[in-house]
Amino acid sequence: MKSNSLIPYKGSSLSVDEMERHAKDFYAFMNTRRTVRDFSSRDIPKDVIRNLILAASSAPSGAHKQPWVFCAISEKSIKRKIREAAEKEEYLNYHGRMSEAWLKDLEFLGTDWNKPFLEIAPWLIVVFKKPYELINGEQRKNYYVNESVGLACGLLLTAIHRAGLVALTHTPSPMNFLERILNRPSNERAYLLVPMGWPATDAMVPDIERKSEEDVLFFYEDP
Ligand code: IYR
Repeated sequence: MKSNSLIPYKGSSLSVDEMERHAKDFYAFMNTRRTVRDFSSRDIPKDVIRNLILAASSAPSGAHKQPWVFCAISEKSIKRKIREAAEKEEYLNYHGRMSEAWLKDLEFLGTDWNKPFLEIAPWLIVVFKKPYELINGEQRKNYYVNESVGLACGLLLTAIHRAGLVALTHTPSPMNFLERILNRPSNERAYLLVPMGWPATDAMVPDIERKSEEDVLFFYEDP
């Protein structure tokens, strides 16, 4: 990888009409994304998983360091190990490590320490961040690592949604057990665990709404 030379940008350009339609349609499409906890165990072709992850890996990153790796797991014995380890941590979270206020804030989700989806979902995607690269045993620092990996995760969720599939951004904490179970090198830290797949036929989601435009969007324009 290099680049001290610049090449012409090759993007598609749309008419203003098309632009307006795309922006509106894409918002409408993205607004149908829901976090789903009830998965079908129905399989998904490996090639689909590859392309979803390659789309995620197209994210921008600090100094183009691309400080991420994605582990895609369908092996049942590994999923079981991950479930056991996650439930051990979550049990402690729900029984003392999380504050009363936090537990109250989660009530509407109906979550608890049980994580059956970690074995039911056909694929678990574990995203790791790399605070530094290990090059011939030397540490080379990466930049804006959390921002970069967060962006890649956003693209991953978008790609999953575009493929008609569903995902859960699961946050077992602490989640260093993933580094051990997946035998990752010493410069990788687990960042996000994303069970994904088809929704169960009877999948339910919380009855909640998104914030309004007035709450999230502020324009600063010349008159
Ligand atoms: N990590 C716990 C608790 C939890 C935290 C948040 I923030 C959520 O949005 C949902 C759950 C768990 O996964 O159960």
